[in-house]
Amino acid sequence: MNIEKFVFRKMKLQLKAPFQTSFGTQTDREFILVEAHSGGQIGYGECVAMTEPIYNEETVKTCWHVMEDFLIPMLYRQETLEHPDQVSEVFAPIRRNNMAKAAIEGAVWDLYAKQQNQPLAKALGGTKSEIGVGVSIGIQESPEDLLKVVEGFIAEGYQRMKIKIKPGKDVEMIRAVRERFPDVPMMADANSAYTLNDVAVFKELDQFNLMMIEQPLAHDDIIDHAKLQAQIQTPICLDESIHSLEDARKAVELGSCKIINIKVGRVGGLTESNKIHDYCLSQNIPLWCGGMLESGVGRAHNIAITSLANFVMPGDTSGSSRYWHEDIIEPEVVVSAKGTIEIPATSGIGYQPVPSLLEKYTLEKKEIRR
Ligand code: OSB
Ligand code: MG
Repeated sequence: MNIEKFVFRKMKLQLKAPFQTSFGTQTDREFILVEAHSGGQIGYGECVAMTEPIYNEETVKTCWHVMEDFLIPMLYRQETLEHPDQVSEVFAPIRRNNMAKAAIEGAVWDLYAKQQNQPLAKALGGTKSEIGVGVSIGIQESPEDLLKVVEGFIAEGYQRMKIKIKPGKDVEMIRAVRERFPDVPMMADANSAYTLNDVAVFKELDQFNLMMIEQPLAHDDIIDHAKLQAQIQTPICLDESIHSLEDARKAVELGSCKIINIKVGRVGGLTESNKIHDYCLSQNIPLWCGGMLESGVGRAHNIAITSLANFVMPGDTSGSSRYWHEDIIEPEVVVSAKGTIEIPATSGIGYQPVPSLLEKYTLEKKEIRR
């Protein structure tokens, strides 16, 4: 593929509204955009690590360091790069740092698809022409506030509501939404805020016909999740606990979850996502694509991976306008009134980063030549 240079951009976008989870509140989004340049073409990847190590252990700074000082030199030492699947093999000696790995691999995948003149979704083996999407709703002050937000997103067409919960903001919030909207597809995401001492809370949530409860227990656990799943009806979906195909296999074998949320960054890239996809298909484990408050570039990658057959549940890939006053891509990601996003038919990620907008939101830029 002959990559001549990579460009890193540290970028920052303001969120339309604060986003609260059980681990903290965000008002803006810093991220790294990665460009892979070859023969006049540019592949784009987005590093989804956050500013602080509170969702996982990576940060914007650690990712920049690991990418610049380890991953890019490893890739440049490689004589030939024929296919993006090789990237994760080259990176294998580096432990974890999955979001750093995925950002570079994502840029290489986009470049590869552009060189092949095919949509990234096709290059990955995707089969759909559109995907169904839901929306992730941060913790709100009161049930009344939550109902207003939910009502707005239902009106926009989103196919399912994901409600963030934490101790003290759980049963009451979910009950309020269920009473007002008896049929809306709904789930809860605890972001690891509970322990097995809270089984009673999850037994109570069983009455609300939730599609699933996402990551109720510790971020690094699969044992207690299996114990919890045995005691409740609502399917458990794992997010934070799954970093690889091996993690997925162990969780499925243990009965720790019935559904998996794939985040491309968390599992180290599109190639590993593809492997988890194939394994889960063979095990009848439904998938959906999670989100990390991505800009349009990360969103485009999420749309591409969601085109694979076993992404059967609406994911968190909302439209650009859900978080941003102005996204960095053209066209922006648009969600239809029936809660779908069309898979772009043009080559690569199918959305073009706008040079003037990249400059506008870039805080720091570095070129790393071969
Ligand atoms: O747990 O899925 C999560 C955002 C940041 C970190 C973790 C999570 C989330 C979301 C938002 O739920 C998903 C999105 O809309 O991008
Ligand atoms: Mg989650």
